[in-house]
Amino acid sequence: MILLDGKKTSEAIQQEIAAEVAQIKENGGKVPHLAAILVGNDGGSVTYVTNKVLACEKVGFGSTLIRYEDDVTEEELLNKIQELNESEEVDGFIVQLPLPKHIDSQKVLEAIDPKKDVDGFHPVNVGRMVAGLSTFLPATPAGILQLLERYEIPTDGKNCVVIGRSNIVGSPMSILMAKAAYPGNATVTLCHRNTINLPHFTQQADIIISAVGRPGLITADMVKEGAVVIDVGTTRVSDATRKAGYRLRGDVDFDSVAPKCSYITPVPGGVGPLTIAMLLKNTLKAAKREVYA
Ligand code: L34
Repeated sequence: MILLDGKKTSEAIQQEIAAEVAQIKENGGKVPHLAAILVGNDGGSVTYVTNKVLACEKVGFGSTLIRYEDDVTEEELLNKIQELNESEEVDGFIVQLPLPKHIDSQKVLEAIDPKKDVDGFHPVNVGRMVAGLSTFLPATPAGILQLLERYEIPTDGKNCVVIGRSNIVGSPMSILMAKAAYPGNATVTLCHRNTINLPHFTQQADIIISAVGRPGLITADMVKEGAVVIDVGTTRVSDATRKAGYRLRGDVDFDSVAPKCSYITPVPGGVGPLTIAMLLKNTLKAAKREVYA
């Protein structure tokens, strides 16, 4: 069993980016700048966005964090997005999800200029991904592809079961794993909450990618010997023995599943850190005008 070290891989990618930024600075080019909009105080969201901003500093990007309380109006958000769309300084920006219920998330995402949509959530960029055109790939699926590639995990003709159909992870992941190039070429099954007999599908899988946020969903009996297991879940569960009062749990029951796997991601330290590295990569692409000339 080989542990897929997301932290180490993320750091390697960030070093590559930092080297490129140093080069850009030397040549007097535009230093990439990421802005992030964070609404409210959800613990997970605050942690993720804080880590994104810190990662910008680490690789030499400029960054701007814009925070609002939970009661921000949709209009205020849309005005800020307009400002960021027009900014000369900001190359790319994200609106961290989820947003409060009174805000129409889809409307907010559609207000972002696709050229600056480094999350790849705008319908134009989603469409470009599906069509196989150059685009910003959503960071979490892109990070999983990086893990498969950098560990040289075979995917050609493999049975890949993706669990969860969110716009952020499951849906794009299923499309990308089916693409006619490595690390794709897999036979993909997309399972979700209406799937009847989930174990029937996972037991046939060479690669399982679970992105549902239900701790312990994947148990050892559901996994084939030698499978590759990618755990995207990071659910906070209360734990009185921890200083923070909680710990992170993935969708996979790691202790029982890991011994059966050829490769498996830990939680934390698996897919999460890759999400941040790939957001930086997209921001670099935006600054270099690599997607839209
Ligand atoms: N707009 N919303 C937008 N873009 C995104 O790409 C995200 N996502 C998801 C939630 N909402 C979003 C993230 O940033 C999930 N996500 C994310 C990012 C980073 C980490 C986990 C999820 C991460 O770094 N996880 C660490 C643990 C961090 C901790 O201590 O909680 C890990 O090792 O898994």
